[in-house]
Amino acid sequence: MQDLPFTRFLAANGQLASDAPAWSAESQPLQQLYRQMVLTRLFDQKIVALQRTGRIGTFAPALGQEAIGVAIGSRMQAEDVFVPYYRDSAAQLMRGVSMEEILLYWGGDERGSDYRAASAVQDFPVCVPIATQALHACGVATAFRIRGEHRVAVTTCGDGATSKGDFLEALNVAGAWQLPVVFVINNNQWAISVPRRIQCAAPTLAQKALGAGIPGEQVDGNDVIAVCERLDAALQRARQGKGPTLLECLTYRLGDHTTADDASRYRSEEEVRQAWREEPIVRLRTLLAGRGDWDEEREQALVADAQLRLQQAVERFEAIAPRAPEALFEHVYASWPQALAEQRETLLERLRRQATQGVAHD
Ligand SMILES: Cc1ncc(C[n+]2csc(CCOP(=O)(O)OP(=O)(O)O)c2C)c(N)n1
Ligand SMILES: [Mg+2]
Repeated sequence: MQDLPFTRFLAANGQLASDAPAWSAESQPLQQLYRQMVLTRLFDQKIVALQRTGRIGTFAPALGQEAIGVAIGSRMQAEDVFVPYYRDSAAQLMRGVSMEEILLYWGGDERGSDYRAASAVQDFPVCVPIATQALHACGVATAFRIRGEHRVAVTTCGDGATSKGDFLEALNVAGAWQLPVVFVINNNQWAISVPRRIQCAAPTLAQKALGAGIPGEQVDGNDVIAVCERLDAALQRARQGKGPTLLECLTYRLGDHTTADDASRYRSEEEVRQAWREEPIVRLRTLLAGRGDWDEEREQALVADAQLRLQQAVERFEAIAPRAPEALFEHVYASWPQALAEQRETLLERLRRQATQGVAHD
């Protein structure tokens, strides 16, 4: 079997390889990536706390996978289109999606997918149906090709998603039409309770690209420098009309699948403890601290600043009045099918009855 490339520059102990890219010798870009990873982790923690106190719906944290999202957010150009899955707050924040929008989305409010920032307005909303976003990204990339635009569609998914027909169909069309699309797999080793080793018999997920005539490679997804570097190469290829790339980023889902899950029921403490030794934030901090580019004082200032921003975002989110119940029918169809129109009428009728009888919504 063909050996696929695997890239890692920054080891778990914070050692940087001698062939690391030149930009990683500078303090500023690495500090920027570090700040974003910490912000993402604190934002995740905040949302989990909001869910636990009943102020938000089910949420899927990116705990342990921050380097992948931050690399995507830092490497895409503003004019590119991001087609995310549901563990992508890191990249979304960097694209200009606001914290309130992310909170609204997870609070079940569609206004959270109507991105206000000019830099995010063309990006797609979070995709929960597994792997369907890979095909949407190919549609976007096809439009770029037809219009002769030098833009790239970047789409993400999990390891489990690569078993879906949609994913394989997307790879196929991307290869056949040489589309400007980059597929990024967050291989976090689990699809809810199903471990990677029983999801698929292929030794790597990256090799699924080969059957579609696409280059596929593995990257240490906990090494933000490696993910940035390989993304740069993939984005450049796509922008130059040289076609798609598949990056399999190896990482680990350190948290529960979502706030509705309890991962301790299906995986061992020892496995999770081991995975914590590889996580992306500590390894970058170790590198920065070793160079004298980070210290406890800066860490505390970063955390305090992030907490303040998060608190203010939560306050703005909680000040937004909820939408009317019938708003859930909006933006689904241009004109409603009969069955949906009837359901909406039933809901409106019930709301009218409740209003006249003074009964609370059920
Ligand atoms: C089409 C479809 N089938 C099933 C589900 C239920 N589901 C939600 S997340 C998930 C597992 C996905 O695992 P993976 O692709 O590895 O992504 P991860 O959540 O680990 O990041 C499943 C099966 C869904 N959302 N959509
Ligand atoms: Mg997974």
